[in-house]
Amino acid sequence: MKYKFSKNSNNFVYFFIFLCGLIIIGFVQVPNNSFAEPVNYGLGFDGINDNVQLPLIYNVFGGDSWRNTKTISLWIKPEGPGEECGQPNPGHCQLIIGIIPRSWGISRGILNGEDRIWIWNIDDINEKPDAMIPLIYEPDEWIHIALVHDNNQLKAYRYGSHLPGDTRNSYASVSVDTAGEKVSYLTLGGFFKQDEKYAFKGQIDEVRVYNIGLDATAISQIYQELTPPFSPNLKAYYRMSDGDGSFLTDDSGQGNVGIFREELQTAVPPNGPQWVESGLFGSGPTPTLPPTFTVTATFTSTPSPTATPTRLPPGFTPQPSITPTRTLDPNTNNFLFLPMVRK
Ligand SMILES: [Ca+2]
Ligand SMILES: [Ca+2]
Repeated sequence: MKYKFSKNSNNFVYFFIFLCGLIIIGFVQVPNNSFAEPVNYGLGFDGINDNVQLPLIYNVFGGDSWRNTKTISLWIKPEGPGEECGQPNPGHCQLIIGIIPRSWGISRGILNGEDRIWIWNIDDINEKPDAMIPLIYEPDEWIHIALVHDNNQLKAYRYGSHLPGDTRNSYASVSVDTAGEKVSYLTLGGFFKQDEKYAFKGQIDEVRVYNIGLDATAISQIYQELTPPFSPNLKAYYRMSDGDGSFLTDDSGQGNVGIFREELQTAVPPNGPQWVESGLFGSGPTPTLPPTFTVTATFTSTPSPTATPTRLPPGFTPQPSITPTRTLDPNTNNFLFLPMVRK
């Protein structure tokens, strides 16, 4: 009888634990919002003092090969129109990514009256970019940009596409590193010195750094996140996967962690770069973007004179009677958003 009581008691305890487990699992699994998948984060930069200091580029590449051969690929969403650059030189525009001291980079701002994203490289000690490639962009729109430096050529890609005019001859990026001392840091979101501030205002996501010059096919893989196993040539990969904190994890597994800063000081949260919902790859309230156009296209038929560039809202299906009349001009920001499925 005693045994039986004890057994019942044990059964009750097991049942109680089981019940608690069910309740806990229930709590964990209750969706906290309507998102169909985890939030895809990006990083927001305030255009005032935010930046992320990544490791020494020597360490990222495991040597000095970055001077001759590299690919930088990223999505950016510049906020508002660009500002006049500090000097007639893209090294003095809002820095999106590059190294400091400056040598090459991707920046944005107004030079010679043109508000552009600039892909540039300096291959001598004059500090004058011998190669600079302007790319048209639309403020407040996501755009994919890639810089490829290889075989003494600098190439710029937009949305994974390369135009023949977007190539410049350019030799090894200048470096102030010496054999004994490495001082060139890969930096995201802004250039800061005592008397110079070129802070990028906008969002950045999905940054990939390779130690080879990717070909056009590889560059075009931009509509979803990379999944393991990664190429050994992927030296740093920032999916902005953290979602909180003031460090930027290197998702390539190579350990090239970034540190949030305001100007040259370590940022103290909640200051510094902000984790934001990226909007890329189908995250957020609309799990998968429907096919939509950003329309600044040349029309082959006569459009309404009042037609203005517009993005169709999520869920809107382009009218069949309109779609066939579009001709996409690669020099403008018209862009077919393919369904972006997050892996
Ligand atoms: Ca992301
Ligand atoms: Ca700030």
